[in-house]
Amino acid sequence: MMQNEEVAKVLDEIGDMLEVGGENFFRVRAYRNAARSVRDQPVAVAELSPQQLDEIPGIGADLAGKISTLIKTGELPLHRELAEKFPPALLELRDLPGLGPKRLKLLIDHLDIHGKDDLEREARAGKLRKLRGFGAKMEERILESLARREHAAGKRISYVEAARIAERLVAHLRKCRAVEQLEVAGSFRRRRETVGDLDLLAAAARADPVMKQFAAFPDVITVTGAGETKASLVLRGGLQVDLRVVPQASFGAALLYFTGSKSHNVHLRRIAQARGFLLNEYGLFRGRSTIAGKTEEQVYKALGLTWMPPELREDRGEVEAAQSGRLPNLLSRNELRGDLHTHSTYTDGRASIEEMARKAAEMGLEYFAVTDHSRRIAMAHGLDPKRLREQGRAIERIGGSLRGVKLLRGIEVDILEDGSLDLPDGVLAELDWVVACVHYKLEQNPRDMTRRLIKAIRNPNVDVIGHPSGRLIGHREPSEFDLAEVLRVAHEERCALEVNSQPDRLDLTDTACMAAKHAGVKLVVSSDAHSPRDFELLEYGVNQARRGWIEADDVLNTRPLKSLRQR
Ligand code: DGT
Ligand code: CA
Ligand code: CA
Repeated sequence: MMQNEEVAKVLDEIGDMLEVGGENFFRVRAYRNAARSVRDQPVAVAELSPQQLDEIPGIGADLAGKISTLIKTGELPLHRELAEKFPPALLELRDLPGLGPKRLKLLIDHLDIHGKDDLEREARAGKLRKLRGFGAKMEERILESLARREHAAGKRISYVEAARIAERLVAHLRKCRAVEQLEVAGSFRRRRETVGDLDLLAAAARADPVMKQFAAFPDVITVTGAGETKASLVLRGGLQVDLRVVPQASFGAALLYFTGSKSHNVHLRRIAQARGFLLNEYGLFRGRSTIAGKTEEQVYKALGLTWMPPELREDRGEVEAAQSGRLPNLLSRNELRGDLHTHSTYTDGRASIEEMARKAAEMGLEYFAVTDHSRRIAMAHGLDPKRLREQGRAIERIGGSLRGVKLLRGIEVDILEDGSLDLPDGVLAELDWVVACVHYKLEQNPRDMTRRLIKAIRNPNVDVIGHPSGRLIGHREPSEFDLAEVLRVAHEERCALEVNSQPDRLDLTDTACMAAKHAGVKLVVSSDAHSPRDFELLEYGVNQARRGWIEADDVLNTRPLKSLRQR
């Protein structure tokens, strides 16, 4: 049964849309009044007959009929029609301070505005202030609240997006001569797959010029919480950036503090306390005397620990490992000798095998597997056995003429709903490298998905399961399956799991990497490149693996080509 509030909301929205659409004032007001009357009713209007509705002050016969339709069918044709003309984004703008329906109408009549992004663009271009009844103050206020709203929504951005912004921020701040040292700390430094805000840390004798330079960053919408040594900015698009300026002598302690994670810091403070120290962002102290603070190494050392890579600082056992000298020697990008998941123009790649090979050689890779899609992926012109063999001959021909990089004949074969593969075993057996992936029916129930993955893993032709969870960060949830069981079988079958480096995949996750390592399952860090530039994405897969404590030994493509195979 529809609640009064729901009915009133629809009526209000109709009023707003009519007003934005330039409808006659009385009609607009009729809907608003009706909405108010419905809200004020002590009984549920859904239980009233049309006659009873008609008797409510502020609701005439016409509106009484509309409300009954709404209650009966759950919607109103008029509301739907209007909603098509006035997209939700536009109505959302209404909630901004000072932007009532009247002003909103002015905006869409005079400027090309269909949503928040358009509004922000026009406001930044100074076009709002020129409209009657707006002015510069209002324009500023609108920009501010746009920025705050996005941030309040708790939106996290991908590591790659953050990296692009961080790079520009760092270049901008380095222009300030007072800056002696500069680091991007926080989750960004820990290489988390998404970043909530950026935390910058500068060492400088005088903070003032650094703060000025910070506030002069081109994309700033608002400066909030500006103090003498700290400030926060909100950038266009909504990302918040915090800056702290500290003296050199505190830089290490501050870097440690602002790198986090919070739980890592809590653990360190506990150790400090047990030793009679005080640890904070200014340094490590005993009473009035400073024990350490200039570098992170000093602070860790004074706590009986060795320095550790930020990727590990999640309080997942790294403190204990440092205490007993068992920190992992994390994988690095230059330890990857090859790439075992790439595409070409045979399916949905944007470059020829030759172009891909040129870039791979340039990047110092010793080998890569061409693993185009199988036939089921029709949208990408997936390969059937005939075209796959054709491609295989091309790969051999091209490979024969190459120096520096070796090519493998491979496939990204689709795992069908029942766990069988999209190409016959005999065809797969001819290949050098087989990546098996789920692309469809990702929302299968966990039991079926587990069975499906296991069946693929049991196929002796399969070398690795690609992007095992199928998630797309921010867009698609991971499929659910019994990871422990999948790992157990993968270990038994000597089948590897992929860490896909595409920024929106990063699949396996960091904790799944840890679990795989624990289960003795080898990983493959792959670019899933669809263009030559995509080979550079390997960096992100390496980040993810490092967060999962992965070392070179755990990763098949750190091996030379001849010892690649596990079986
Ligand atoms: P994010 O921004 O959500 O991606 O994650 P972080 O880790 O960058 O978190 P953020 O920006 O709130 O704070 C940056 C670092 O500052 C955090 O990793 C640890 C440190 N920090 C912040 N607040 C606290 C706190 O209340 N206690 C402690 N010990 N450390 C904190
Ligand atoms: Ca942060
Ligand atoms: Ca922060």
